[in-house]
Amino acid sequence: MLYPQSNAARIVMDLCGVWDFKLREEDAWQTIAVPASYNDQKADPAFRSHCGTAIYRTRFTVPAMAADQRRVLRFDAVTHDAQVSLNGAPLCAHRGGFLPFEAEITDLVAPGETAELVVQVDNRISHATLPVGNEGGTAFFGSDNPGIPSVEAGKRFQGQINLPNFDFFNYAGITRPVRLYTTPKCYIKGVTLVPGVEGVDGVLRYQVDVRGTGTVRVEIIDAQGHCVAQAEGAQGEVRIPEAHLWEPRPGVPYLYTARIAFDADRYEQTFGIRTVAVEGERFLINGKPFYFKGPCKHEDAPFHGRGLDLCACVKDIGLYTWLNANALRTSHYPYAEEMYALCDREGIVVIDETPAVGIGAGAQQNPYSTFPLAQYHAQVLADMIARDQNHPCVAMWSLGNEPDTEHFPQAAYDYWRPLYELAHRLDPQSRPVTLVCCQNDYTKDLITRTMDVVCINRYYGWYNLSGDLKAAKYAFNLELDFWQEIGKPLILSEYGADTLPGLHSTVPEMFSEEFQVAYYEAINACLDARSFVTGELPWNFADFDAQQGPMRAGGNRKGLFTRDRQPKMAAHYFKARWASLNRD
Ligand code: GCB
Repeated sequence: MLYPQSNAARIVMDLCGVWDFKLREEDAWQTIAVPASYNDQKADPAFRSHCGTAIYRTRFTVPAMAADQRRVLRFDAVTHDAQVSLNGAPLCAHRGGFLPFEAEITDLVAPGETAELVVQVDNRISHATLPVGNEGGTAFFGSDNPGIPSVEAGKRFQGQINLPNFDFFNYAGITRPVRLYTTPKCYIKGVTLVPGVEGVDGVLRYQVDVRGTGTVRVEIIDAQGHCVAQAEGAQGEVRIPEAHLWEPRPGVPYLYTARIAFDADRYEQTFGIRTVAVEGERFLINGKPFYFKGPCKHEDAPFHGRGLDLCACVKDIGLYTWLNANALRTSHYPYAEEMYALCDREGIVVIDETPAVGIGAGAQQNPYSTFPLAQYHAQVLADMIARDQNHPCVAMWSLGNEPDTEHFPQAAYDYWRPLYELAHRLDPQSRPVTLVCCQNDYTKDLITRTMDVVCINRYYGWYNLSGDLKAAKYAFNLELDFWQEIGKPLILSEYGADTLPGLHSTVPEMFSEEFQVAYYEAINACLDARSFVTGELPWNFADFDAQQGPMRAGGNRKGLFTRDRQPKMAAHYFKARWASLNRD
């Protein structure tokens, strides 16, 4: 799905602002900011603990000058499910909170007329949603003392609660922009660009999906604004002589633009010329070994929750540059499209992840046969690839995070392997594909080892062997011996220690800033001794909000930065390490 663009042929009208809102049908309307999660916008605790549907309302006028154009309403993300109505009549519905959807309204609202737009959002998570909820189960952290009659009665007293099977706050609402955009009647519907390199030249295969009749013309514009190649036809190949490659930081993330004309319509799609491949134990970008350095993130900020905040995006990527980082995993869902555009420009390599987090975590029974998600998961994967396929920053797809792969290893294989194959089939660039595996008995796991890159989340020295870094190193090294035999590149896709800023100790103990640094020094020493390790992604970039519980004091505190983006000692440690680490 194309990102909305305003140009000589198209208009984009931003519908963001302060909308009407209520948690329940019978409530009075209140004010709410769009885009943003609704949970932290009011002091009322009902906003934070709400479970179920909530209602947004606004009015907009279709510009009279758009009379001869198609008019489309686009929602970049509504978390998690949405039902949209226009002037009281159902318009569209969408399942899943992290990808865009749109509906054409050309024949529904006349130019110059004002329409009422109502969006009902549903934040309920369950075994049938991505991310996965744990209805009827136990809280993600804490055992809830099963079997104790009074505790069991207390759980029944709680009534319906929205238990996440994941460790981030279940923020909800209209979290990304809502826009009305126009196109000519004959229009460009999709653009697929596949860059390649031949000698010193770039070669771009392209395909333009159109509606209506006309001729497609493509011009390739370099970063200085010069036309360096052109072609005619809805699909074909252009050669870009002596191409500048898109290089990850600290290289030059050079961007070209495909300027496309079709009848009266126009669309400009930026792209980079670069190749991505896995060869033996190496991850290659432009044929050169690439080592992933950069913390995993969340879309998370005070007040906004998971709502798009462009200033926070720029600030965060600026801090990646400050850290000498070159990579980011979009844990644990596809991020806002603006973030990928920023990473294209800043040379940050992205591992793009579906919202499949928590499938079967803590499962007593085979989650794959009990809660069939495969078809929906495949759809979400397809939509993510369709949305993000043209971004040069995207170097790998992640099918999901930390499913059960240990207790039902064959069922896990049968579930994830077709998704792996689907990702390769759907992506015209056939980028490498991974699945991020949970700390478990890796000898039983059958699927992780079949991925192009092995991604493992490990908390030796934190959740296990807690505080004992010698034992942590010993145990982690034993596991690394196992993976070395597999012969694939390995990324340590999460590792970290909760740290309270300002808590210091001369003897590094858990939760102190000194311990966080000592922990990373210990684990990184293991990584530095292994040539098949091809990346390190500390958990997490910044402290972030999570479901309350006995393991979470003011959220998850494993950030290298505080939630308001001030560095802990570990941020300085990684800044120095990544400035001199030379593993590419
Ligand atoms: C994990 C999860 C991540 C959690 C993290 C933690 O393995 O992938 O979502 O936040 O551990 O801090 O416990």
